[in-house]
Amino acid sequence: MPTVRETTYHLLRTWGLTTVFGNPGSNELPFLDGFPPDFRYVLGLHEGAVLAMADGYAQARGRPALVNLHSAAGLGNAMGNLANARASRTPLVITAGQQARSMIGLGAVLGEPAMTRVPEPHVKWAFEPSSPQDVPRALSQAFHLATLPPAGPVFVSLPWDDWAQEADADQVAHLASRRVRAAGAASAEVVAELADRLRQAKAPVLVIGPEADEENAFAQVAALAERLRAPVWTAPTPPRCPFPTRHPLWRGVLPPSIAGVAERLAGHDLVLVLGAPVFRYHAYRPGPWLPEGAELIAVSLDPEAAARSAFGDALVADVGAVAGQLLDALPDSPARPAPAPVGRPDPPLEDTAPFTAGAVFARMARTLPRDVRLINESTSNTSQFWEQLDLDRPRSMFFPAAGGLGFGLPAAVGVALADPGRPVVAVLGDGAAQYGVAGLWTAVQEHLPITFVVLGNGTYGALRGFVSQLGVTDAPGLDLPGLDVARIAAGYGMPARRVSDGNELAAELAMAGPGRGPRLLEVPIRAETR
Ligand code: TPP
Repeated sequence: MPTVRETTYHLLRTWGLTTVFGNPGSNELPFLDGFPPDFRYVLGLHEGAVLAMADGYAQARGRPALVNLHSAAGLGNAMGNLANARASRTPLVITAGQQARSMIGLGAVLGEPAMTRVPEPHVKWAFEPSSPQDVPRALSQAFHLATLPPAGPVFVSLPWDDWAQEADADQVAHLASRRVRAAGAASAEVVAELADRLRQAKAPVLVIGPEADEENAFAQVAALAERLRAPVWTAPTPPRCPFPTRHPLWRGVLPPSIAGVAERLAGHDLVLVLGAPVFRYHAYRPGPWLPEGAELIAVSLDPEAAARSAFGDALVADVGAVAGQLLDALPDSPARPAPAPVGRPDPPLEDTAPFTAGAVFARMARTLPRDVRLINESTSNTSQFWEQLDLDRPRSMFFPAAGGLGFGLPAAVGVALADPGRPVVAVLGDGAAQYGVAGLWTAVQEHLPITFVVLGNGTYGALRGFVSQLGVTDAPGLDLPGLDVARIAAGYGMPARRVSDGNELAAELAMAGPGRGPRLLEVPIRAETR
């Protein structure tokens, strides 16, 4: 009879979960003992970094990833980045080792009777199997639930003395061959109604969200915008790039406020939202939800987001499938001309530091290879990032979806692990870089092709922007003097240097490519608030 441990490794193999992102403790050692040679263990030195590495890996691949953390303490350390993973709907199977079953209730060290409550509310499901024989089935449920739309993290607590127990062989044979799928297309009547509303609209506009950043949707959505001759906005606070940023129909990213969205959408009578909640605001600027006379229809696979919205109609369905169905239902373009493209002037390419962030991004746009994957966690400069960078392929830009810092640096490690054949550039604030700094060690050990570009403005720049917005006059804790990020990176074994010359910066950026190990560039920039 196979053991629970043997059975689990067999199932993980069939689900393609052969990379384990972890940080071990005693509760996890019986699972890791005799780790199979076809599995890979990616060690992170802090659980926040472990979670974000798995998140970047899963988002870049579009498939679930497996995380193994140490009891309640390790799980707790991962919570900030778990909030990001929940918001970006990343399919993660998160596990933590629990004490031996008979010790859990006794208050033993590393036993947590309320283990499943630790990750709430940032998981779709949290479970501790009631017997060792239920471990394989619970992991199967976790895998399928994490993957089913809307995808997201799930959690399973695993007592360490379960691994050596006998498994139920019959149950395992079934679990290994199960397929669980969601069919996301809309019915014919719904598509006909949607097509009719689009046909009748005088001035429709599209707002595209992260669900469109999938291989099956990216090109379909652009084709639909072209077919409709409709301008396109990216939905507020984008964690991914769902639409090419140099497409002539692209207007930019909607501002993250109620009034700001209505102002930008003025003049349109129908707003079709594809793949975003309506909407993910940040700054509080009240106003009308929509411009006068406009209607809104949102297509998203998230029923909770559909129900939560304060206005507009919603359709719960797969964005790529619906875009394809609409293209079939609307074979001809309307009579109106395509909107004129919006000009985007380049900022001056300064020769010496401190640079403007816009100038750094403009150099990146000119210099980086086309197939680069970008991670952005430079919070005060996101609008310049979107203005300057030319992003035109799916799964190639990642930002912390819940706004939690500490995602960017380790997520870059996961993104690079997903495909070391593509260069990765992580743009990080000098503040943001500190929250996930342990990820530098894994990048060095795994010899990953990542260029970390740390923008040094010596301050929490985004918070300086909020100071004026919120009417705050005198708050402490906003300055960051005395940080030497290049020396910190050197301590983790990573080549690192400060770059103060514009041509040198261009030369360094041009070196981003596969086959080389990670590097860190510390780039002094001016503090700007918008
Ligand atoms: N802690 C976490 C985990 N997440 C957060 N978002 C914050 C605190 C609050 N916060 C938002 S932006 C910001 C902080 C502290 C400043 C980040 O500074 P830096 O990375 O240097 O970038 P800058 O804003 O200067 O561009």
